[in-house]
Amino acid sequence: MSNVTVFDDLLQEVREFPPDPAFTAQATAADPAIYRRAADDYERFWEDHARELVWFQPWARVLDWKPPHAQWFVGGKINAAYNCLDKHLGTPRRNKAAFIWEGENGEIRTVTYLQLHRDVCRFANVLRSLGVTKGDRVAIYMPMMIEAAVAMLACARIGAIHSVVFGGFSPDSLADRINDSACKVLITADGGWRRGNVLALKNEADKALEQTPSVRHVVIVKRPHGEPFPLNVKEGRDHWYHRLIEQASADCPAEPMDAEDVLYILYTSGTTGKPKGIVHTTGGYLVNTYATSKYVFDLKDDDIYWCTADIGWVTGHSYVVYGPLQCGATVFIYEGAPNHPGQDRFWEMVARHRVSVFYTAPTAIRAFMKWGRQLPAKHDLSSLRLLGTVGEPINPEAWMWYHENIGRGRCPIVDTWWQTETGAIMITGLPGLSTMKPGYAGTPFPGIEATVLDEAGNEVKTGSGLLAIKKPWPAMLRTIWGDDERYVATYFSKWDKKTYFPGDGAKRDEKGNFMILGRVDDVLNVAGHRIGTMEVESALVDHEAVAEAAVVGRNHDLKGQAIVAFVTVKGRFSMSDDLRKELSRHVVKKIGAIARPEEIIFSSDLPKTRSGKIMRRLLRDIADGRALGDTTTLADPAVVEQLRETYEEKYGG
Ligand code: 7RM
Repeated sequence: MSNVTVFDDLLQEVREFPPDPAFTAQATAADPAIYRRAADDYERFWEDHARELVWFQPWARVLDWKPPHAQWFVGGKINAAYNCLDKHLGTPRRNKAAFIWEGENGEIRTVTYLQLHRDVCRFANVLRSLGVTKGDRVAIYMPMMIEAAVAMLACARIGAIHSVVFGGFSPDSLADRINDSACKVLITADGGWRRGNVLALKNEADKALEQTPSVRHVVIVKRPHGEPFPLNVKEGRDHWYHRLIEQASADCPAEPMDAEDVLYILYTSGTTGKPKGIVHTTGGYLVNTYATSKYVFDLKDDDIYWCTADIGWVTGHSYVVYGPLQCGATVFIYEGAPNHPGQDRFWEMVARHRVSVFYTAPTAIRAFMKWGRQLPAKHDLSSLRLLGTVGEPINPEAWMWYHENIGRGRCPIVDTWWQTETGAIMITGLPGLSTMKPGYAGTPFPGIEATVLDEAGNEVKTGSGLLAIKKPWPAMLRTIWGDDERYVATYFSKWDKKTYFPGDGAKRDEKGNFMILGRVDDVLNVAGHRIGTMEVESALVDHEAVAEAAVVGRNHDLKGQAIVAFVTVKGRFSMSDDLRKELSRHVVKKIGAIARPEEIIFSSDLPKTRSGKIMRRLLRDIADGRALGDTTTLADPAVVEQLRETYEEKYGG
């Protein structure tokens, strides 16, 4: 656990922030009894929230727990698109904005709940006409645009399983994900704008489509208002979204899905080279994302809610689409980069759209800090009433900056811990009830039983250990697509079959607040993106010059962690700067730009134990320039010394 950041020394001086009575007075969760009620009977707590959703058939049992598997709302029939859309049509929300979209070039588009419902119904019929039926997998590879949500909801409406792949992933990564779950259709876009450049997604997708035999049809969305991007349209396989949707009927009854039918698959990095297809089902996921959106973001009908996450990550699934739409919120989405055309783009948009609830990642906050407080200061941020963070630990300094310069000291901050696997927020403050403590994510959400354990499974009351979840929750992953053994081995084998192991270290204070210390496995968190060290290593050894590679994270001021790769090259290749650049490009080609190594360090050998395991701990020490830890188990201690010398010569240590 040497790769974790602990803020103890800083926290000594940090203040605590009790809830603001004015906020509590209007908060949806205003009575602390919610915690006790949920703890007394967690099944009943979730069941009470399930009743707020529309079911086609009620459940027979709330929970069926056969560790390590759990099923929720067994026997119930429900549809996700129905609960996000149809549910609101008989209410004043019918003509309320569901999404407000702003393109990087300044275009603005709005769809009401009624309009979104029509588009989703029509596109659902389009998917049907392309041969998609219940249980089929559909890949979505799109920029941030309203049609990405339309595509997800259209799948959900007919019971197809969506698999969204982040638009920043390379064609190879897209192909791997499409093939792992044999997607029948791919939905993409001609392109999107990012930092003044076009991200030509269809052209990227074409490269993936050369290696994806299961894909029969490709639907291409034309980005609104802009010039169309040049691309190839393959006769018979590729279709324009706007042409198909023109002819489609808007009558499409929502398919009654079993509560445990799969809603989506989302791939995430783990400790092997192969990303895991996390499987989420329908009923429990909807209940859990609904309840957390309602209480954590305190969503009200006049809120303008902005979660900056891309639709390609779980945060985009749960807190751009399924959670807030079930609450009938107005969701703002932005296409492009935070620093285009200026570094105050976000604040300009907060002011323009009068955003009231804002949810982003610490890595973004640290970038804003670097760009300077004078930028948000230029804008009217008085519409903001609640702030959130997610994705990585937030250092107290960034927390304080966010509180003062964005929240202007008036807005509670919810630091929400959760994962692709958990589907919904697990540890967080509630804005009307919790005392905020910078650096701490707060306490488990009502109904969640989280704790800190040591390796042997003993409870750590106060102090550091491993985060553990002791009871099932409705949005939990059900399995890994096609690999249930890996599900059991990864998440339910650390202690006993009932206890979920998230892979994070944690520390608890006397009041039961959790500080999340970061990953304890070989997963990196670079700018809030989860990247497996093994994935990057596999991409490196895929290059003909590489004999062996070891990848570690180095602490990074802005990104939290940065990727450092130690590489040994085959004899006939020279350890040149050119090769370094080529390897970097190779990783980007194999995985995507988010995995680009910050440093590549050549070495004639890697430090290994006598049993041949690479000692990453030592490599981390070298990468961070720390004094070397214990080297007594090394097969050849000289390797480390030599490595460090090479490194210090090159980078000054
Ligand atoms: C939502 C998301 C999950 C990993 C998780 C942690 C880290 C997420 C926080 C956090 C400290 C937080 N899903 N993480 N939220 N660490 N404080 N509030 O990010 O699957 O992509 O990543 O992210 O290490 O295991 S994810």
